[in-house]
Amino acid sequence: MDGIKILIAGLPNAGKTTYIAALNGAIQTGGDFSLSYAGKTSELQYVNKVTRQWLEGKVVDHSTDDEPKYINWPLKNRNDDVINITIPDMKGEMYQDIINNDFNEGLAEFCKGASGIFFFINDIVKPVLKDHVQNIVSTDGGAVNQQEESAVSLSIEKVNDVVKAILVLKYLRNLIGDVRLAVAVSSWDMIESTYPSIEEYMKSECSALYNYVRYHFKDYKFYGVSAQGLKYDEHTGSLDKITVDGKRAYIFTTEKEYDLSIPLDYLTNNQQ
Ligand SMILES: Nc1nc2c(ncn2[C@@H]2O[C@H](COP(=O)(O)OP(=O)(O)O)[C@@H](O)[C@H]2O)c(=O)[nH]1
Ligand SMILES: [Mg+2]
Repeated sequence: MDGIKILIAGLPNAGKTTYIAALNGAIQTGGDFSLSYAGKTSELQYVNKVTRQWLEGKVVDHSTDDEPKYINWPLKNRNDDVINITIPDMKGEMYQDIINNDFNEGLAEFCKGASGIFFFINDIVKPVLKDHVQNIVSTDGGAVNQQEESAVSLSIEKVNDVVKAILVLKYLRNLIGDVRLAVAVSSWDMIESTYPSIEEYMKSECSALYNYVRYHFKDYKFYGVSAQGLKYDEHTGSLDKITVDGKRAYIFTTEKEYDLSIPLDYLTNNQQ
């Protein structure tokens, strides 16, 4: 396939589908948006359905729980470069397999030749392994709760999302190599951050992921992404108006910018 291949990845619930829906919705509603269609998406009905939901201010459908979907979506930027956006939409268990080092052939095949990764993460501030830590030792070194002792084991299902995200990133890094990486912290509208930049936010609030990225990728950037633009059940005022005016979904790096394609631009342009 010609063009620049970009992989959109992240754990279930990381905000990938909402981003796709918002991107497509923003392209459809026009305005000064830097991407346009370059061909038909491989999952037209699905993409159209979630886009309609985004336009109507409804939470997008959850991914199917049966077969994984591999979406291919060709777009064009202002330089007429074709960007083939590829999105594996897989059920949670497939991610558990990956995290457990179970090589996934379907995913590997799909990811081959990607020159950039747009990685989504949500929910980053939960304390790591809190459930386990409180039962391990008391301050004087003895077991806090003898009965609970046998329950203290590391099970991947219970591991915090940040740790899982790092493990998935590690898998992709091994699979694809040191390609350009954009990391999105989704649902940015829910995060009441007073940090001057997303970089500062990541350094302080999610240093494990920040450091993993910093020491394993040469060329990377972080973004706050609000694809919904807001929390639907707390919104007053006209959603239609801000949608049509292009003032709904936004990206945050050091300020709010109403152009969801900023990270894709970074991943696809040639400058260092
Ligand atoms: N407030 C808010 N919620 C969001 C945003 N993006 C996603 N969500 C919510 O996060 C959840 C997971 O999003 P989804 O796109 O389905 O994640 P996926 O599994 O990675 O495709 C959904 O309940 C969305 O409503 C956002 O920008 N703002
Ligand atoms: Mg999804």
